[in-house]
Amino acid sequence: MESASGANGATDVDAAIERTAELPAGLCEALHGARNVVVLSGAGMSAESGVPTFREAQTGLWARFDPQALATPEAFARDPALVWRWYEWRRDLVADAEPHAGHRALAELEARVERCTVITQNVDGLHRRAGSREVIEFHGNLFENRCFVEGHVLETLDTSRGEPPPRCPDCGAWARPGVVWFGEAIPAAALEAADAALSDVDLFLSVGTSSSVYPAAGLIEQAARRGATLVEINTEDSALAGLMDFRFTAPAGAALPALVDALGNGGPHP
Ligand code: BV8
Repeated sequence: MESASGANGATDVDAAIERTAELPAGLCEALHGARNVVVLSGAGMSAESGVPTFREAQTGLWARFDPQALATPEAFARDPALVWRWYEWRRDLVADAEPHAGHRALAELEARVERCTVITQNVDGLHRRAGSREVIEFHGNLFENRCFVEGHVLETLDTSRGEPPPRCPDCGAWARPGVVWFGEAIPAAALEAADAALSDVDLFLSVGTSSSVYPAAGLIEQAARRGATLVEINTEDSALAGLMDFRFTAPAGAALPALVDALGNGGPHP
């Protein structure tokens, strides 16, 4: 079945997804010629692992809270116990999650191309658990804690005062989750690593993100400016779908294995 070309000129490949041999020739060429692949993943990447996307996560007692309002330094300063409890609830959600076939396909891709860097907006650690090693956690990690005043990573927490949040054992300030809140700068190391990965990117996969949060979404625009082939994998059009050369309207857990299968069983490129 020929794949139809999308309204914005991108080629829709979901029709061919069951038969990877029938992926559009242009996409197969880009895959086989890729020397430096960069992947940007969003919350949709973890959806099939049972981790609700950031906006869906608000169920039960958290349904009445706006996640974008909770994920801010102001919210934490105003009610640290509430925000800490929200993150404890999300940690429990993620602790039971397992990486899915899409995460594993990206780890496999890393073994088959010269360079493959995953830049993730997710804070759940699932890419590393699936075996990806070149992972940039652009928005931090849910399971890391930092001192709210000094900012350094805390390996241990002082829980002697009972009421959450626990305290920094060094200075007694509140401990906070090691994630990047709205209004906070992306850590310089993550920005530099992302810029280095994008410096000579030739294939860019945007997976499971609405492309609505910056500066992460700006990485897609940067890859486009660098002349990379852009592929979007999403169950719906993202805000930057118009930049894509190819779009899989499909879940990440199906599309990513199909893409990696299309590389054939050859080993890493010579
Ligand atoms: C910054 C960690 C400046 C926390 C997150 C006013 C004041 C300050 C800043 C701003 C402002 N207005 C705008 C901004 C910029 C702001 C921003 O972009 N706001 C948006 C809302 C407009 N950005 C920031 O604040 C950033 N910092 O600008 O700092 C600065 C500079 C210098 C010095 C000081 C300050 C920081 C942004 C980081 C925020 N932290 N996460 C936590 O997790 O608690 S962002 C968080 O929301 C997630 O990490 C994710 O990135 C984002 C969106 O979450 P979701 O909607 O769940 O996921 P996503 O958007 O990825 O959508 C899901 C997609 O998956 C959908 O498209 C869906 O169709 C698809 N899907 C679903 N299932 C599947 C699927 N796809 C494939 N397969 C499936 N199965």
